[in-house]
Amino acid sequence: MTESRAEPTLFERIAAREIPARVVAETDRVIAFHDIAPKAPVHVVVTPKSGDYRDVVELAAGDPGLLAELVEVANGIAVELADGQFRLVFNTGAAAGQTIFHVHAHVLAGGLEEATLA
Ligand code: DGP
Repeated sequence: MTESRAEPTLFERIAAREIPARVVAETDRVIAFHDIAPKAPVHVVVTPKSGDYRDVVELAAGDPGLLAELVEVANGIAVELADGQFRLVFNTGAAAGQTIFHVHAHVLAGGLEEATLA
């Protein structure tokens, strides 16, 4: 688990409804919302409400059940918003394109031929 942070993360603030987002799914521990800069017809961010883990490696080691819940929510979104087939991307580390160090998955679906995650 990441050491406690001085400030809430951006995604914690979205989960707390302090910052608006287009929420598409929610459980007690997970929230999913449309990405602000979509890279595919369906591009949804799925993240724990708490920013306890910086990336998927930390999450898998610290709370595999929560990781499984993220995947389940991602699948539900793909079924609801697309054809049930999807790409699940966890950018891990700045050099891999991670900009927000609160673990999250990108659900990309619906006509992915042109989709890239810069
Ligand atoms: P990453 O680069 O993997 O850390 O992904 C962060 C994603 O978060 C990026 O695709 C853009 C998205 N994002 C950043 N700020 C906001 C925001 O304020 N609202 C929403 N909905 N998405 C955001």
